[in-house]
Amino acid sequence: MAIEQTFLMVKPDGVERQVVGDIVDRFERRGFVMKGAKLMVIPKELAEKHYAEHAERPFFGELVDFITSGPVFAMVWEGENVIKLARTMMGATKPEESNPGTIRGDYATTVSHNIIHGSDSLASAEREIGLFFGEDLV
Ligand code: IDP
Repeated sequence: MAIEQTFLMVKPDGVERQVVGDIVDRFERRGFVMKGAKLMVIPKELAEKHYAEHAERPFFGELVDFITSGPVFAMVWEGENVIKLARTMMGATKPEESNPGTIRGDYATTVSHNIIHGSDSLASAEREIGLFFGEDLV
């Protein structure tokens, strides 16, 4: 299995609830390495690009409004199989399917405010890292 990089982001609800430290701690304990991180308010244009695959969905406007509503903590993490393992650690999108012990399973009860984003494929990871960090990684 190759060493990969993935894009993770604590959403505005997670920053507001002050769970950034816990989330960083989980990925460090698992053995992944942080390669980039920044606290930022996402400009609307970047949010629309990031979520472009959902542009036709009825919740797109709500999604963009929410993700731009306050600071997010954007990160790049590196390690073996990190894209898939990070998704497992995050838990499922729907709250009724996210198991206790996962980030969403421990903190979220609604699909719209679900604490964390993580790339779902190698192509998404490359695209999202490029959008948020460009070459700006250690
Ligand atoms: P993911 O974040 O687990 O990859 P996606 O299906 O890519 O899930 O959806 C992106 C985000 O859109 C979700 O994390 C969630 O916050 C939001 N979302 C998904 N479905 C709904 C919905 O039905 N209503 C409101 N927001 C939704």
